[in-house]
Amino acid sequence: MTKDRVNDQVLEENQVAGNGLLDRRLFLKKGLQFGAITTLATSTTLATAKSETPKTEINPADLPWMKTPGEPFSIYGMPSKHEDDVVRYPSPNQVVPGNGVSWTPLHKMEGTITPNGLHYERHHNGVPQIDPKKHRLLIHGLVKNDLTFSIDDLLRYPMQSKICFIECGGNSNAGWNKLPAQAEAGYFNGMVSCSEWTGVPLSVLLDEVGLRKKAKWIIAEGADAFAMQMSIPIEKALDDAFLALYQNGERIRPENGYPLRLIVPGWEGVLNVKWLRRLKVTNRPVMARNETSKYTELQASGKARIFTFPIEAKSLITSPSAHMLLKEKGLYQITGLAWSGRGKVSKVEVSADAGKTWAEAELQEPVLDRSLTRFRLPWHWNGKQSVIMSRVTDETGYEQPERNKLVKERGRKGFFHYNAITRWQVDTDGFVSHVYEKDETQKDNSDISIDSDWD
Ligand SMILES: Nc1nc2c(c(=O)[nH]1)N[C@H]1C(S)=C(S)[C@@H](COP(=O)(O)O)O[C@H]1N2
Ligand SMILES: [Mo]
Repeated sequence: MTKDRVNDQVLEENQVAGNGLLDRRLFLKKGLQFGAITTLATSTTLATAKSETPKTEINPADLPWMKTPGEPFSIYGMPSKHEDDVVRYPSPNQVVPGNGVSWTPLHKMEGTITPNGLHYERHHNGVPQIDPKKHRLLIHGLVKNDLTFSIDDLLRYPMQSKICFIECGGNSNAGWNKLPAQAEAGYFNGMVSCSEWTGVPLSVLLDEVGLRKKAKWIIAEGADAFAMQMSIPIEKALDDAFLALYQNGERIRPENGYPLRLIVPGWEGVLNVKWLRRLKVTNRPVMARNETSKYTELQASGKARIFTFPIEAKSLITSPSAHMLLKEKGLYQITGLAWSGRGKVSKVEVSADAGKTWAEAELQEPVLDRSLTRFRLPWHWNGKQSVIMSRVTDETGYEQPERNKLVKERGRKGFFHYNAITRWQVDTDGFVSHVYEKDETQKDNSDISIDSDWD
């Protein structure tokens, strides 16, 4: 067991907010020896954690890898077999096969880049197995010349790379439930991932086809059997949208749109059309299912809000988080992710006393535009029941709302675009669960099952 190295004096000198939140620079301070932060049993139940066998002394002579040659080279590397629980979580009840999601295990990850095999998935009709030689992109409509591009054609254009997140507008939608969803942090907020995407700026191709004066919208369509169509305002298309061919240095994975996908930085996931086959330039939106019946907000007035494009700022503590277990009181590192579809994260605050007091977390550099941003803050848990939470402010000054405020603004029929503050409660036995801010005025809300519908 690790010794608690934070004595009363260190605590007193470094406390920056209530209930043990410590200076974000604490780990950098010289003279203090933090051999280890207190152990956190991740994603475990109380029962299994308690029955764990105590660690015994390791004798190097017993370690086979120190005595015999290792495995040969491999043509494509895979994670260690000891990490086989770091996996996507596919939705169990797919309405029809191929229409569902798989969540990114945010609670089991560090840093900000999502490895390709763990990028969340949202497909409406399965993953098409596209032969890149037979794939074409057509740009037509209100243009001077229709043009068709093969993948080889596109690979010859000058490319650009951008690190950015993609988040489904349905991410975290269990947050609208009457009762707090008791799933691991990633398995209800993990419809967000962050990659370095590389490809051709859309503006370059639009320049080549020549836009006509009436061009106002671009309708993007995928080659999957869902034939999804999405409308994107021409200003965004010309601003920073691009056609990605690469994901974190390698060609895009089939699940994420191979061989070509649209990237619309900071805007909701559904606009990032995968397996892109057609861009039709028009003077009005197509008004397809995914922009009229889905990804819209039914307001209290009975009218629906449509075209909610940019993702509002959101943050989430990924550790400690739901279903984790703090084995003993002592020093922990609170860590999590923050992002905004409107630009950079400017500040993340953390509270360990249910929102009474807040302290600013350390942001991991570089803080990038419309990318996941990692935050960290040391916390000394005194063993008492505590509620920890994070709150992001983005560079536009927008501050992540408390759940009650969000629900008040949007009404009780909200389904998409849930970005409220998440509260994790650490109980005296160290078990972490999801709780809501109390509000006696909210008595009723029909429940949405966490797995029911994600569009
Ligand atoms: N062609 C096509 N594009 C699509 C979809 C789809 O089903 N078909 N799903 C959309 C939705 S709703 C989201 S949230 C993102 C998910 O991207 P990912 O699977 O790479 O995470 O892709 C979007 N693009
Ligand atoms: Mo989505």
